[in-house]
Amino acid sequence: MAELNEQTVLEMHRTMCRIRYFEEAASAKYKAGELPGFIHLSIGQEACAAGVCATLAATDYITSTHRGHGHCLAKGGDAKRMMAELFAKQAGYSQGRGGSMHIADVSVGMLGANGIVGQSMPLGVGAALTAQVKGSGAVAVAFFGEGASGAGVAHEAMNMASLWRLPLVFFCESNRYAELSPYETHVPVANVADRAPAYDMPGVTIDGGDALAVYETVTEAVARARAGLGPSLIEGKTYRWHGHYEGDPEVYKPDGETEAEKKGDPILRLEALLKDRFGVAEAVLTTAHADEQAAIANAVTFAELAPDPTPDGLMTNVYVEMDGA
Ligand SMILES: Cc1ncc(C[n+]2csc(CCOP(=O)(O)OP(=O)(O)O)c2C)c(N)n1
Repeated sequence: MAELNEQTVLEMHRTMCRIRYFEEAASAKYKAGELPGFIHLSIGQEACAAGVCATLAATDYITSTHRGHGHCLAKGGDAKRMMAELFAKQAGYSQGRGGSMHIADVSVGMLGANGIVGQSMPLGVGAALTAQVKGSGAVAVAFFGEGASGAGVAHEAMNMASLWRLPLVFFCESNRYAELSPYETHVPVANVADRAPAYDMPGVTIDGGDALAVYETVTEAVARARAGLGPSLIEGKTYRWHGHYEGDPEVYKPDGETEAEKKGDPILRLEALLKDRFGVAEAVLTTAHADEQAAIANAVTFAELAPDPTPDGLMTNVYVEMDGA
């Protein structure tokens, strides 16, 4: 795990820029009709993915959601392979068969995006149990949303993780809406993390737009998990700037809400901190933006030029074969 020094914060900033540029590019390509599947973007939530993953070692695990591009990039995933997957190309993470919600990179501990709401949590339990049984010292972080927190499986996962003192951090990206439903219409407690005492684990609600707060809070939870003291529940209050999916008309959001939230852009907040607290020059930040933007432009070109899957691979990696096939 990296120490909190200027370098760590600069890396978090780069990660947030990478996520932002990746998803802006994905949004543009989706609108241009070049991506065949649905995408769910995390623009506005970048401080959560970047702050959490900056606390983890390469050998640690994360489990992700349907809104997982940022998690994958922050854990060290390859922007080219992920973009190629969105374009349904053979060079993609799932050879173009899975799309946005089936992206995994086990080589960096990213155990998978997941279209089944809530399932990142028991998968995180499985990863943490594996680490505990093997004595590997690894920790897992399960990302989930406040919508997922109402799923039965969320409670089973937190119960089991606490009972077995698993090395796991449950990180809720509480982004105000689950699909089209505002928080208060489906969560009866003020904060998802208020439920932690029921599982005998620490629960903390933080500003999920503050990358440093995320980093510092998760650092403590990861240390606790690694020391064998069991899981924690952390809720980062954040906001998604885009719709639930690209194309969502967002009629459920009050007028002006997104514009108001954009004034608290988590990337700009981190930049202010880098300048004020660490004396980082504007030019350093400009270079980071330019590098990350160029890397994503390369990823888009790579994906566009990559070959489509060929018909002879149609039956590869499928579970059922037709008679005579
Ligand atoms: C088991 C299951 N139930 C319902 C859905 C439909 N669905 C997709 S996203 C979503 C809301 C998820 O909200 P949240 O967990 O807060 O994540 P967010 O979309 O806000 O990131 C729902 C209900 C699903 N994919 N899986």
